[in-house]
Amino acid sequence: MFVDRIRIHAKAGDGGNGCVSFRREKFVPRGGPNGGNGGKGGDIVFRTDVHTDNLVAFYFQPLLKASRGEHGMGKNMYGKAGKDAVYKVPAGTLIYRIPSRIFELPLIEETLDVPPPKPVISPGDCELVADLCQENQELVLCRGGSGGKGNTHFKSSTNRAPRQFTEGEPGEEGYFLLELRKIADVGLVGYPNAGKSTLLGKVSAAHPKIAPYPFTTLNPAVGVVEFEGYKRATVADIPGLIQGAHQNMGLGHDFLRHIVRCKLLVFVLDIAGSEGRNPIEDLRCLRRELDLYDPTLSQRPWIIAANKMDLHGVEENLAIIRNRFSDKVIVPMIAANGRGVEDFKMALQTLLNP
Ligand SMILES: Nc1nc2c(ncn2[C@@H]2O[C@H](COP(=O)(O)OP(=O)(O)OP(=O)(O)O)[C@@H](O)[C@H]2O)c(=O)[nH]1
Ligand SMILES: [Mg+2]
Repeated sequence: MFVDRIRIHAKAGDGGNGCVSFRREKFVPRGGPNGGNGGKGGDIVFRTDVHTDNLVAFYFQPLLKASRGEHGMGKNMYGKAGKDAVYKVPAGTLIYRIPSRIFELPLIEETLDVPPPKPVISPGDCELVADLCQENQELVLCRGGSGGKGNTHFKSSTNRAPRQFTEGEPGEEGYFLLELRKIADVGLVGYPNAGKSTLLGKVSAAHPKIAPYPFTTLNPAVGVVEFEGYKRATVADIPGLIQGAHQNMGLGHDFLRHIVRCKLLVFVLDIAGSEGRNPIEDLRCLRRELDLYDPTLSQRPWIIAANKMDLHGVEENLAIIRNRFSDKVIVPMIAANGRGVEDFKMALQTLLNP
């Protein structure tokens, strides 16, 4: 299962209460106060982890809790602090705070209707708390409450047998929306069946599912491309886009957010125009979809992978594309048998300069 957007409820540990106690020993009359302070509650901590690639753990455990601090005790013993609860998230996780007025509403994904019935929770209604985009980045999402003071704390020259104490503070609590945006250097964009997954499988060690029907890829996958000199770049294969994707057609615009962070976009075209397609028209539509989704995407550097060069009638289409986009890098290839894939890697290396 792949989860890239989920709602969670987080509650940090409460602080332990302070203690009221007096020293009682034989031959020590009026020994004075000796109630210790309570311990601090545990924090809820998020840490990015390279071995975690989606948010599925939160699907099974949407309530995050940290343990409370122990209460203070006699003999001036402090309560033990609660243990922090550390949760692993993939790099590229955005965390939003859901305002209390809407947290009962469904998430966009939980409705199958297109367009979704109003109202739903979407990141636009929430306040961004953090963007965990680096490896081993840590965030204390909810702080544990501090411990209360024991009666020893209140002792003074005028108050030698205080009975005051304070209770521990409650831990912070909140509703949050977690959203994953895959971080990759390169994003493969194309119509269903263009050969994106085939290409990813050839340039990296990833094994995406490849099949001759549209929408084979249902979830974004990231592969690592290795260059000479131990340099590397990450490439994301996302589900195929179709016209209207920005309005949630096909598998929708949900996946487009995964490429928002890519430095370079690769338009993978079925240059043979098999299945009655027209690659020139395809490219125009794809670029338009991206632009409608997020105008900054059209400013991103891009190249063309002209795939399926083994099929009939490709030369003409290739010539048209070359003519129209004479300033762009265009890599003809047969992803299925690996021809042109080396040129593609070289183009990536030159453009990314890893
Ligand atoms: N003739 C030919 N077929 C290819 C080539 N590359 C991929 N294919 C075939 O095209 C079909 C689709 O390939 P995929 O890699 O699954 O396509 P995709 O773009 O990932 O498709 P979605 O995941 O559905 O968006 C498969 O049957 C591949 O074998 C190629 O260079 N030449
Ligand atoms: Mg695919």
